[in-house]
Formats: sequence, structure tokens, C-alpha cells
Amino acid sequence: MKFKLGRVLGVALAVAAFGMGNANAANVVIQEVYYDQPGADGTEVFTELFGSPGMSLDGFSLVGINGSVGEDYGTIDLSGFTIQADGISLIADINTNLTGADLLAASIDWQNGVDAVQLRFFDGNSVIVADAL
Ligand SMILES: [Ca+2]
Ligand SMILES: [Ca+2]
Ligand SMILES: [Ca+2]
Repeated sequence: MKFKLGRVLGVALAVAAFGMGNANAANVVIQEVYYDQPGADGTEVFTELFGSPGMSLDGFSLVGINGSVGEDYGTIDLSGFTIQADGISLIADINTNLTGADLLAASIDWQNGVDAVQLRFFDGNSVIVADAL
């Protein structure tokens, strides 16, 4: 999705998981994050993932990191979810106005500021940062 208003973080080119020995975590990236819509945030914000069609997101989570203190402030567990057939999965707010959302989440409105969003994968032993914006 593309918006002319508000702030969007664009396509992630770096995939930190390459070379880290986990093929699954290397097959999905954060494609787009819309975190600051005009006015109050909530009904239009979203996070879009791009990955291998049909792949399971068991073990994956999205984590918001507050840049001012360097600490996690919110997590969305993606277990039980899959990448859609077109390779794109749209995660939107539970009260979204957007059509076509694939997963609704109560905490998808990321902070507005010098912050970050990570896509993490837990393989049962350790946590891998699969991608980040
Ligand atoms: Ca926001
Ligand atoms: Ca706003
Ligand atoms: Ca912040």
C-alpha cells in the first residue's frame, strides 16, 4: 500500500538473517510500516510483510523498540499466521478502516519518532532478528 500523507518507512533491503543459518527467517521481510497517519493514529496504520507464499509465521513476532531508551515497548505474536498467496501479508489495527487486512492486531500502532520495528524469529533456542526498520 502507498500513502501520500503521513509517514511511512519504506522497503527493507537488508535481511540480517542471511548467513545466520536459518532459511525460514531469511524468507520474510518487513516491506512497509505506516505508523503515523494524519490525526490520531489507529484506523489506517499497518505493517506489511513480504515473504514466501504460504510460509508459516510460527515463531515470528513484530517488536516495537523505543529509540529514546532503546527498549522494547510492544510485541505482536505472529504464530499461527501465514504469508498470503501473493507473498504480501497486511497486519492492521483491530479497528482498521483498511480493506484486505490479513491479520488484525491490537498493538500495531508503532510510536511516532526515532524508533524501530524488528521482525524476530525464535527457533526454540535463540532469537534471530530477521529484519528491522
Ligand atoms: Ca503511531
Ligand atoms: Ca498521527
Ligand atoms: Ca519513541
